[in-house]
Amino acid sequence: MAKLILVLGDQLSPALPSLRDLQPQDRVLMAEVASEASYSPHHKQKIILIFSAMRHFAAVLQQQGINVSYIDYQQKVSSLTEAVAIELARYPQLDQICITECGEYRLEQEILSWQQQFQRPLLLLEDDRFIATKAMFQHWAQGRTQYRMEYFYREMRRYTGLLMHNNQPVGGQWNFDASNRKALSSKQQLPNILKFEPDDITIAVIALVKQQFASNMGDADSFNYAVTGKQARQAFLHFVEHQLPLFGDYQDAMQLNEPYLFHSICSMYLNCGLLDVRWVCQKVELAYKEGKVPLNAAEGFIRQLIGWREYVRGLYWLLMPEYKERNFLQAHTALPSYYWTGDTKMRCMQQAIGHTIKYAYSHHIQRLMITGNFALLAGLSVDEICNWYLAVYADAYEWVELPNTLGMALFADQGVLASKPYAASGKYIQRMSNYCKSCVYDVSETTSPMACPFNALYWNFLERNQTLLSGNARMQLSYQNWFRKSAEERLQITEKAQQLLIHLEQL
Ligand code: DLZ
Ligand code: SF4
Repeated sequence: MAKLILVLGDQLSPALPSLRDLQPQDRVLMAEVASEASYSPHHKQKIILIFSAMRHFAAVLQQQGINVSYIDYQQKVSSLTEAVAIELARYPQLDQICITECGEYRLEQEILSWQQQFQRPLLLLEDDRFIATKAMFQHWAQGRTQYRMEYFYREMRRYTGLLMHNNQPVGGQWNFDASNRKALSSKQQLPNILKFEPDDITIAVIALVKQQFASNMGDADSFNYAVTGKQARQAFLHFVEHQLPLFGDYQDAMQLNEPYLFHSICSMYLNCGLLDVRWVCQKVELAYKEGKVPLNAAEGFIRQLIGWREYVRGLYWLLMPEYKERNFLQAHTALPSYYWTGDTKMRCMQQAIGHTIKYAYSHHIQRLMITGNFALLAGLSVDEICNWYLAVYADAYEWVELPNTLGMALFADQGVLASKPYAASGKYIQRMSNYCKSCVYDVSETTSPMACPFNALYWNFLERNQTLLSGNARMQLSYQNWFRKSAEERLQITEKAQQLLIHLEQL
């Protein structure tokens, strides 16, 4: 049997299951195609990262003597299905189609149609680049009424043995988040992430993207991310040395004009396959064992990967396609245009969106507590917001984006992911950042003309959703605080919020 092996743009791992058992008669196909590049209006840097990393990956396979067909974007192939059809017409002796399972439900449906369409067996291999198989997650989820990440995470610690000693968590605790919520002081020296000068391949891709995707969000010329596995590993080791020691402490902090702080940005490399999750976790554990990083940093980081990342993937495949239709709070308001331009007076939003436009990146607290929180409070359309997150971040594929946005940020899944909505007023943003100091709005005000919009919107969020949320035990304190206000004050806040919602576009 001779296999046609399709390798996708987020499967750029030498240890990919479909590349393991390669025979001399097999062919690898990689294709830059219109449907994948435009099913979402991807940020320019996301496309550059994927196309450039695909081209580098294909070149390495070719150097190893593997038969590789590479279809580039200029060949104007409409979809992966068309790419497979072209390849099978060219090499009719390929009598089996092989692929590692993909990361999105919509593409899985397309792939599943190939067996019949091409009259060849389809070999769909489990993606064991993830630690938890889909079956393992289903088994864990079975019979539970709530899927809490923390319990899944403990299973994963036991399963991997990471930061474990005699089957107990190192340090006697599973989770050190209580020490991970520090705000930054202005005296704190800030590290830099490792950046890379574009090589000839990347320069060609930048030119292509500027020409073909001119109206997509983002600045193409400032692209300087890793595009090979070697570079991504270098960037990660740089993070371990320079950023990880304080990653835990400042995980939730935000600072004016500082997009990266102590974050690794490794999600964009992990999610397209340039980094391997087990390698990354082992490097972090080793740094802890060698006394180079404290436990709260190492544990907090490893939890994001073997806990959160694996958990959202498990949930995605457990609950799709129905999950995508959920909109518990009936949020339907159109997205204000500043989500695409950053042109808003709200300093925190301008910063989070501005970083997104410039770098196809913003860190998790900017995503959750600024742009996500604002969308939650203002009742922005779940569908539009999910599409926005999928488009604008270099690390975004639906398996990871949808649960994080629809579930975690927007509470549209009625609490499958989060035990309560992550709704917060301006006070939280003031505590965790220095944004409010340079904002035209006043964070200490709620109803005055220049009051911080997050404040009235926060109270209005509670009021608007009282029937749906007031029964939630974790919302009791918020509702007590709301009803502690006089009827007159509540009315003023409601009126202010209504004005804000009418003039959302002008904020
Ligand atoms: C995101 C993306 C883009 C922009 N372009 C391509 C492409 O042209 N060819 C390809 O194979 N993959 C691309 N990808 C990644 C796929 O969309 C990804 O494999 C699916 O979304 C499943 O996660
Ligand atoms: Fe954001 Fe309000 Fe602070 Fe301005 S005052 S930065 S809008 S939280």
